Amino acid sequence: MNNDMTKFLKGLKNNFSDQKPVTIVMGNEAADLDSIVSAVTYAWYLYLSDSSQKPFPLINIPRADFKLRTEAVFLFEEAGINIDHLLFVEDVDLDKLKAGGKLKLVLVDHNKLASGQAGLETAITGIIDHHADEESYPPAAVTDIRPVGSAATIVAEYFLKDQREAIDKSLGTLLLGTILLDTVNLDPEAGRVTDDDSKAAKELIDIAGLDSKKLFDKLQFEKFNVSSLGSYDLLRKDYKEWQLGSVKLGIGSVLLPIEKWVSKDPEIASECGRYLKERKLDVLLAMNAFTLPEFTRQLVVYVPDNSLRADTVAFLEGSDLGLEKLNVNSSANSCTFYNQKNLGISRKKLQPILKDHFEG
Ligand SMILES: [Mn+2]
Repeated sequence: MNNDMTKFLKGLKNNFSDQKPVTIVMGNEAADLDSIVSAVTYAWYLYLSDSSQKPFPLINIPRADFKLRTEAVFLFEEAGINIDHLLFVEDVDLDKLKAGGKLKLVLVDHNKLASGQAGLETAITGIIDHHADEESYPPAAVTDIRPVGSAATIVAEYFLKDQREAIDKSLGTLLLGTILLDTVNLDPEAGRVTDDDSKAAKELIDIAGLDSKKLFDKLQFEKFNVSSLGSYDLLRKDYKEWQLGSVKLGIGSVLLPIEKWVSKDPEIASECGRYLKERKLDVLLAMNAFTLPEFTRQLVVYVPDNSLRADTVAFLEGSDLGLEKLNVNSSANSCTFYNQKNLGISRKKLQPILKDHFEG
């Protein structure tokens, strides 16, 4: 029996063909660590159980976005897996597979397809998930949906039950790392962990000889370690946009102090400009939030249009945000930098405030 997951993953691109029936194992469109790891490991489990199903994991985001998941970049490196071998959305034409009657779709870490993929629903044959069951799949689909802390826990249970010998350092690292991150290191205080998560994690630690404290601390650090990302990627890592009347607003959440950002990238304003143009925005905000060691919020306002900038800045300065202008050594006069003293106003809360202003 071929027990080498790395070998299986290395062959994915060469072995994939949209001319032959395949089973695609796919996580949700947010493609967090749980979705990515569950897809990769469950496809490997299916392959070990019955390779004739031709299982292929599919990472449900463009390849270029993978580097934004810094914790996933770290964990795959730690597991010794080169992500160049993995299949991303642009590598597989799911609609074509389905139209040709060649698609079996297994969902992991979600049980209802995103609206853009809803046309694939009748191709769903299986589901492994830990979210509330939305019952948006064919009745014949084989489902295992349970409210555990991580979908990776359910995948781990399958391996522990009947593919134990496949649990090596690489597979163990992927599964354990994901379970630890999703359950905040199995901490009951965080309210995410269940007995099943703890049990699976403990067995993985024993079998693969892993140091869970070390792994969790590194993952937690890497999740917030955005030092590898440039301004453009910092802005799009955690980004939302809205059309508010005639104003198109985009807000990026950035996990870095403005001072650090500006010293890292003195061209911050031109990068904001590129970002704004590409997304046809009128107003671009960056809400910086970080713990260093005190939780701190800051705000960057980028509006190229002079009168709209004057209006936006005046409105924000007069609002409850508690803005305090920050003197930052940047030549950009279309960028305004602030400390935000009111820590209670997150993006979720700021959006409706701006909606009232721009639509009112
Ligand atoms: Mn999940």
